[in-house]
Amino acid sequence: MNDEDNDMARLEILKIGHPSLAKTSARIEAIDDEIRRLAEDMIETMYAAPGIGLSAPQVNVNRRLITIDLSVGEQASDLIVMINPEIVFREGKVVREEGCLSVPEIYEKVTRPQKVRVKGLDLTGLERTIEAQDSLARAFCHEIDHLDGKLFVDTLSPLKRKLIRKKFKKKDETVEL
Ligand code: GNR
Ligand code: NI
Repeated sequence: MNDEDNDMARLEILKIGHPSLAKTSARIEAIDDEIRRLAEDMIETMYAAPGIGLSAPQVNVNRRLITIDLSVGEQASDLIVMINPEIVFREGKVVREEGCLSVPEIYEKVTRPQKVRVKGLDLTGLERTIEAQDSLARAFCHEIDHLDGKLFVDTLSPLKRKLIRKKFKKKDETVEL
């Protein structure tokens, strides 16, 4: 194995306002080395952030791939990598504060289903169905929304959304000085 096979890389996480975060991501038709590499890099990036989930568009790849680990690397069995995830069933409503690595330091209440059933492929191409509740259901909904170009701030009132977007525009200008 050479270095390229071994070394994972931390990728830059895009922030609100970047056009890639607003695009609909394309389905993955073949699980090749590029996709496996992307998944590895997303896992490292998610753990380093640290975050409980990450979607490919957040690292500027508009493909339908998500990673989730509610334990943030503490429990190897908690890691979920899903390709082309789809919510095929949802039930109930729960309101909780939600954050996003692409909208740093903003936490707002978002309504999500209490339970979801998600279908997709794992990294070996096997079809998987996962029943998720509460925090895990929320994480799936949050990540799948990213694949559809949606951020959690898009569920807020137009005024709140406007204020948040304005705040990040200002931040960008400060960085450029
Ligand atoms: O790390 C994250 N925490 C979080 C908390 C509540 C609801 C959703 C999330 S997902 C977020 C990581 C992220 O931005 N994934 O896209
Ligand atoms: Ni997010």
